[in-house]
Amino acid sequence: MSSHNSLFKLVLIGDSGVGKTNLLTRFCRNEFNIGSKMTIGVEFASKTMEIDNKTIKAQVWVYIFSKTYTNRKRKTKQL
Ligand SMILES: Nc1nc2c(ncn2[C@@H]2O[C@H](COP(=O)(O)OP(=O)(O)OP(=O)(O)O)[C@@H](O)[C@H]2O)c(=O)[nH]1
Ligand SMILES: [Mg+2]
Repeated sequence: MSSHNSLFKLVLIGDSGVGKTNLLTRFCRNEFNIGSKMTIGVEFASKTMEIDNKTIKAQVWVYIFSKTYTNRKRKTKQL
C-alpha cells in the first residue's frame, strides 16, 4: 500500500541565482542558506504533509533553465 493519498511533482525552473535551491530547502526542510553554491545538474527533495486527514507527498525538482553562470556572478557582486 502507498504511504500517501496524493503525490504532487513540482518542477522549479529559472535562471541561475534566482533562489530555486533555497525555495526547495525552505519548503522541504525549513532551511535557508545565504551562501548557497550554484547547483550543478539537478536537485531533488520531497516533503510529506497531512492536509484534511490525507497524506500528501510533494516531490520538488530543480532544473537549471539557462546557461547563465554569468547571471549568478552578477548577482553575487551586487550583494
Ligand atoms: N535575501 C534573500 N536572498 C536569497 C533568497 N533566495 C535566495 N537568496 C540568495 O540568492 C543566492 C542564490 O540562491 P540559490 O537558491 O542558490 O539560487 P538558484 O536559483 O538555486 O541558483 P543556481 O543553483 O545557480 O541555479 C544565494 O546567495 C541565496 O542565499 C531570498 O529569498 N532572500
Ligand atoms: Mg541552485
